[in-house]
Amino acid sequence: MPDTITKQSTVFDIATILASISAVVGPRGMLTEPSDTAAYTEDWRRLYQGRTPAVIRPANTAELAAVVALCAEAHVALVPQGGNTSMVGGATPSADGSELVLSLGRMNTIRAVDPIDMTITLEAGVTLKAAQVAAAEAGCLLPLSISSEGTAQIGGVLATNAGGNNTLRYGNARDLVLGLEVVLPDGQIWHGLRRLRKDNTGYCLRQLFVGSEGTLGVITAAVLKLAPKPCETEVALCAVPSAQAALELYTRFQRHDPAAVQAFEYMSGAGMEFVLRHIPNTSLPFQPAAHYVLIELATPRAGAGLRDMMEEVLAAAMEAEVVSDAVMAESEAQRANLWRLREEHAEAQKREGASVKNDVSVPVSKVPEMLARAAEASARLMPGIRMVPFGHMGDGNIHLNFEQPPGMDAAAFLAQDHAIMDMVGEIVRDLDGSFSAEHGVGQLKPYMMPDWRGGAELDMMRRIKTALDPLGVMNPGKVLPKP
Ligand code: 2HG
Ligand code: ZN
Repeated sequence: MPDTITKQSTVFDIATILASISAVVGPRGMLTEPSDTAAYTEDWRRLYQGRTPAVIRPANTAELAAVVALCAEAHVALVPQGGNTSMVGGATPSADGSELVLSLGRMNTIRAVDPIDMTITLEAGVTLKAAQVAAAEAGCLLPLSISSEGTAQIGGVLATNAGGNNTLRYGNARDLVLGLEVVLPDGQIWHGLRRLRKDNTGYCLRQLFVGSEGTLGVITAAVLKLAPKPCETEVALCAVPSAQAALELYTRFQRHDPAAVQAFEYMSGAGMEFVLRHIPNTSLPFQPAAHYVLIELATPRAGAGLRDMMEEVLAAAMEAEVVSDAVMAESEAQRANLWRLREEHAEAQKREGASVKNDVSVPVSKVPEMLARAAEASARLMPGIRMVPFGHMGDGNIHLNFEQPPGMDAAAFLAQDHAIMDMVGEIVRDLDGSFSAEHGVGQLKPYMMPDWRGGAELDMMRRIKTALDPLGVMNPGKVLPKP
């Protein structure tokens, strides 16, 4: 680790900066031992090994703001970090050891749940799961669900505009935010924790921070919208003969009652095989297939008859050979087991070996064509490569991932990541899609920005960054490519 941090031609002694920060946050608020900081310097996928002189863990917004102000004065860069579940290295410090990690984990108070205003007010370090539980205890639903919800924290979920399983019905994290409290890169606190449904008073600043991946400021608290808690929920797992059949099934449910479809998830045979191989206590309720769909219907209306509706749509789809096998959950435990088959995909894929992930979106109608073209192009690019597509088909967001060919050296495979991502990118662009639907840009994909978001769009982003963070101390190297 260097003894000095050099930023913008100002040199500070690390020990001096850390002593000033320590005076603010106290002994519980700072980790400096490499064994203590290790978990904060590597990303979930283990693609990036960063280094840091310290992980700062403020107890409240005032402490956090004081730390940010000290770092701004010293021109020291900060990397805000929540649950550290980024898929694109968005919360990992650089390898040169010049950046401090700012962990939000201690700021984990749920301040209020209001079942009349239908809002929850909470600090950035609350896990998404804990927030869901608090909402449910008040008879409400926090309608955001992602595979990493047990670990992911609200601050990171908002900073990355997380999407997940229920986007087709409730939108992204962005659609749920009514108010934010943010510490700006100079240490000022923006007290924007409003909970109004209507407020037309100038620029919508909160949406600037949602999806900015910690590059414009640190989200410290939020007010989120809640929805009525469902009183009927039905979950079914189906085997379908093709991705085209999955799309046909989606259309059938949408035509029947679009308001009831809460999740419509696609999985391939390859991904399911990984789950069954690597995740204990998982099993399929029917014979393995090449394509699967997981459907969740839910409604807050008592007596809506969702089970009959699910049965009716599935029976007609089986009759039309759109579905080859199907099972409906009979209990809460079975529902959880069916969801595990989907939610463990990321973990199972990690255990299988090295992977290149493409978190892409296209118009829903184009999903089958995208999968067919990617299967062909990837086999041409690298014989033996295994395509493992899964994800949120109902909103057009597929994790079009690739696993190393069996036996291939992992590093040699990962060295081909740009070739694989560019191959996918070409198809996705042709289908009017996006290269990142929910995982963001992080430090893995800024190189794609000029090509996909160049011209006036990237220019506006740079101007916003410079206006709010002129010193470039807030999560440097993420989202925007180097000029
Ligand atoms: C999911 O939907 C997550 O499970 C992770 O977004 C996706 O591992 C992935 O590519
Ligand atoms: Zn996802």
